[in-house]
Amino acid sequence: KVRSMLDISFPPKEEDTSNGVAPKLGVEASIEHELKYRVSANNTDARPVKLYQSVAWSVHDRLVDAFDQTQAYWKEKDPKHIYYLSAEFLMGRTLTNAVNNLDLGGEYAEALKKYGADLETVATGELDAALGNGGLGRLAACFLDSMASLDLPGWGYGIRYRYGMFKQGVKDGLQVELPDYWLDNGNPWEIRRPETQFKVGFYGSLEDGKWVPGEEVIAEAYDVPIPGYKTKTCGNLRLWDALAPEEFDLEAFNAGDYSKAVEQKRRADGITAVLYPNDATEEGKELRLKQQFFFVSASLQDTIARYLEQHKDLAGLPDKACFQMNDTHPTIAVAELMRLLIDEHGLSYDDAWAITTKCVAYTNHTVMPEALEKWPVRVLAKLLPRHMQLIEQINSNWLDSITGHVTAKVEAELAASDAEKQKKAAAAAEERKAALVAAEAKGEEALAAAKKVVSEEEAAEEKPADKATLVEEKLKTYSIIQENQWTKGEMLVNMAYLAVVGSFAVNGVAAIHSEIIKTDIFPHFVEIFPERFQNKTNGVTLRRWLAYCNPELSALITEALGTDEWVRDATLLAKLKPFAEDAAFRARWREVKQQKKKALAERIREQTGYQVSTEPMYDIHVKRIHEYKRQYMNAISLIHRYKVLKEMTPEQRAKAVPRVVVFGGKAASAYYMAKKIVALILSIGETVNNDPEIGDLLKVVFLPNYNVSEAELIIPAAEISQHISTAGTEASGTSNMKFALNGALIIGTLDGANIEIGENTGFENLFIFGVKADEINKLREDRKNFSDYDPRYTAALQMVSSGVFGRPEYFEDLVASITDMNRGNDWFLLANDFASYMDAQDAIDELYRDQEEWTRRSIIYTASNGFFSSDRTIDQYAREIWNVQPTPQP
Ligand code: KOT
Repeated sequence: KVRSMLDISFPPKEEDTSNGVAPKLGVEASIEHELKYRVSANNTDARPVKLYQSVAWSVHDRLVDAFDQTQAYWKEKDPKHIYYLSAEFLMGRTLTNAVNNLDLGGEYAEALKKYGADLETVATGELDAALGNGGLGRLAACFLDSMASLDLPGWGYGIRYRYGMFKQGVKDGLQVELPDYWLDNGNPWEIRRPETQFKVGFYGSLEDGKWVPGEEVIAEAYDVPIPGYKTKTCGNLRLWDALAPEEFDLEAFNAGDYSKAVEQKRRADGITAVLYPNDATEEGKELRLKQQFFFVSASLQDTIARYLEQHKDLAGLPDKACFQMNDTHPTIAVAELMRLLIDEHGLSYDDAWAITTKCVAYTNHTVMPEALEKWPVRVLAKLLPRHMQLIEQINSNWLDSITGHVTAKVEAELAASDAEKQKKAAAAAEERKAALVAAEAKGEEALAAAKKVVSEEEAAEEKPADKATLVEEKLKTYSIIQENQWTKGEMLVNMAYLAVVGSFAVNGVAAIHSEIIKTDIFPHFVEIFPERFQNKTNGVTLRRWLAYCNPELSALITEALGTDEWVRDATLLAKLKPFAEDAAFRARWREVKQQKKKALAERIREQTGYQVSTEPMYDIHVKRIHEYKRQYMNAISLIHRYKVLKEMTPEQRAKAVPRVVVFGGKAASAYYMAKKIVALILSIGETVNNDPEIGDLLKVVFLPNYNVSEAELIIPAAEISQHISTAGTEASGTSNMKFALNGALIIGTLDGANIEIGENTGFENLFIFGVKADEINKLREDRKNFSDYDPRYTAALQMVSSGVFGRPEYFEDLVASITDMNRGNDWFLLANDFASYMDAQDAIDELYRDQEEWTRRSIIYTASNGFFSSDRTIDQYAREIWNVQPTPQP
């Protein structure tokens, strides 16, 4: 049974025995202490959420002990640190993770018995910390867990958004966005550090080469302890909040300055107010750039200040600090580190550049052109004039440094084309000579005419290209500052280029993605520094994504392996393989899946009102809503499935394989098509789920507000999961790894990490379909004359257009986006992949009929994918990029 918060009862009041500092108390006494003194819940007004708060504060105190000890130890040992700079950390809930990583699960479970509560239920009292959009932010959170678990000295640095990712609701069949009040009940997981503040400037001008900011805010630190798994190590996530200077400069806060002070406060508040809700699209707003600079500047100042407490000379910074930039969002770090070193610490430009390029590394997470950040020079120069000046200098030095290379390239090309041209010219001259001879034979008039043609042809002959112009043109393609291809005359700073030039390492996040960035995004940089480019295939923490979200399956794995060491060393999962052949083990594996399906069915009923059976196959498609991720193609396939079921005889229906199809994911609030895709899925569900003829044969559910906590419930219940992006568009994907580890089979394209999952699991165990990444360009070209529509596809779209699911006008442009040459022309190639997608779906139905074989494969998935532990990923970063060593406390 899924326990409800209401099942928790409070025991009658006992005599108060707490009289000491909380950490000195045992777990039970400390919970009581917190209930009484911190949360102030006496037995009569005690609410379950207050029990959560008390437990959380009790754990907090234990975390602080671990945190203080680790940080003091690291300070003493002074090892090199990794600083993970990220605009997003999608942490989710903390309680279960903290208790179990601290190895206090048993003690807390015991203490909670007194309240008739269990940890799992109490944990639901916590709101998610949703300081991220999706994969990129969650990856950062998994990385923190792995860094601490591997005893690596490392901190995350980010922004303490007061509003995280919006809460998604559904109203009248559409997505609505509601504010995320995640800090409303207080946050036991953070420690405010009013003693750690830095000034961050914006705007202003350069006076005698010195930047005089026109606006200043104060960055104040909040520390979030990150406990490693069963180690003394406790890392840190430092998040910055923005304050107006007047807030603590009380003297200036006099009557005369009152309105100015209020305005300053409003502006400062604005910086950390809200996370931009766009995943893999750029938000070209000045405030976004302000956020980026704000947290980057505070983080660099903080690091340098700590470094200088122990070292005199900044030349040694690269031996003590590495800054990993999570995508281009923190790329202004390249210019800010230069500014701090030159303007604040008096280094020469060249020395500063040498240090910067040894400290900074860059991870690229997407090849979607609309996500590649390009800031107008105008915006940058206004907000950060000194940084713009430095970027210009960086760019001009960079272009100078490669002019030799580019010139040689142009010369080689010229030589090659010259030889070609000379050959052509010689042939043409021969032809002309022959023509003249022939014309001469025909007489005066013909000769005159032929001479005229020849002189025209000679005049039209290609002049040799001017080398200087060619070099100049080519250099532009390497330039960090480029002209906007759409708005002539507007100059843009290409942040990815700045990141590549300023970093000592650049990596992609899955094998195929790391190749694509080399061939398609940065080919000319690869020519210059091939050794800079690397791959680091993403991973996920097995603590949160298997051990804690699926304790039932974990118990079974531990029993089979005779140890729970696999939670630390995921390669041990491979030892599960033989159990796939054991029928009794398979039966127990199925039982666990059944239990998790039941919990999900209960959640679906709670959230949507739909009653779904636990017998059908659970088919899950959860991720941000995006055209490239092709939830739309899945929706079309479901329309077809519905149509087929409707047309079946009762005998045929009795043989059909029933499915519950669950979608989840948020559409960015301004993403027009994505919102329509959500609406379409909701409408299909409305029609299908209320069709009495269909019953349990098909249910289509859109589960609102997909977030980390929902994922922890959904993923363990999945039997098949969908990862069906157009090949070449999804850099990696990470939920595919979570599903695989929880024994869900995968239907997917040859994209991102699906490929490596296939290599590890055996491709024959996945349902792979669709075109390949290297065919995409040509297929897009061919779409100008595309007519090869699958009749099932056309019929399904026809049903949308004719109003079977309501609101045909509303869906008109969604349909047009994949059928109309002039309105999108199916950029993500749904029509090209549809038939093979349907074949894969048929194969799934067929295999599901054989539950023994299905379960066998499910076990193989879990056994095969230990590679995708973020411990492995982080170990590779630490060795191959960061050069940071494990520093455990004795
Ligand atoms: C880009 C701009 C703003 C916000 C987010 C992004 C973003 C997200 N870029 N890439 N991602 C995803 O990152 C994940 C972690 O590496 C990948 O698994 C996923 O394929 C990316 O889409």
